[in-house]
Amino acid sequence: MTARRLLLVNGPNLNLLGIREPGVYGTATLADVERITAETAASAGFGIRAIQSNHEGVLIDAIHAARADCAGIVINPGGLTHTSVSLRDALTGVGLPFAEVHISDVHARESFRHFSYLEDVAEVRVIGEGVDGYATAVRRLTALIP
Ligand code: CA2
Repeated sequence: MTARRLLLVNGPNLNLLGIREPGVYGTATLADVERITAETAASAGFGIRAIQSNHEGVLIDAIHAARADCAGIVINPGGLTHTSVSLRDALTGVGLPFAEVHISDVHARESFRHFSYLEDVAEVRVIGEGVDGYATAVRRLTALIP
């Protein structure tokens, strides 16, 4: 039977949510994001495992481990979105469907945020919905999981 669990991945600096730059990222904290994601997943019959790290290799190891017991991945890669072939390779390598989330509207910001190494391989992309975007991502991703 398919595992009824999602991996929630938040990349570098997202531990600062709600603490710094509320004008860009809002006032919700990382704990709020993890709660919103868990509640939405539960409504769809899924559990979650959540990780945030400021270290690319830690994120890649967590993505690899998800192969064993997760059915999909919800990821906000932070700045690695725009820089990391290795993160893309990890996600395509495990072969799980994944949703890419960005809290801010990256297309309305600096041009270096307009490109994503995940944009052509993500099953779901949610951009600029604030932290509610994590709930949207869970709903759209779980709808794709048999
Ligand atoms: O909008 C998003 O969710 C981003 O993925 C956030 C990344 C940024 O590099 C991407 O271009 C868009 C940055 C995450 C840093 O988060 C902070 C939160 C609060 C205060 C400072 C940074």
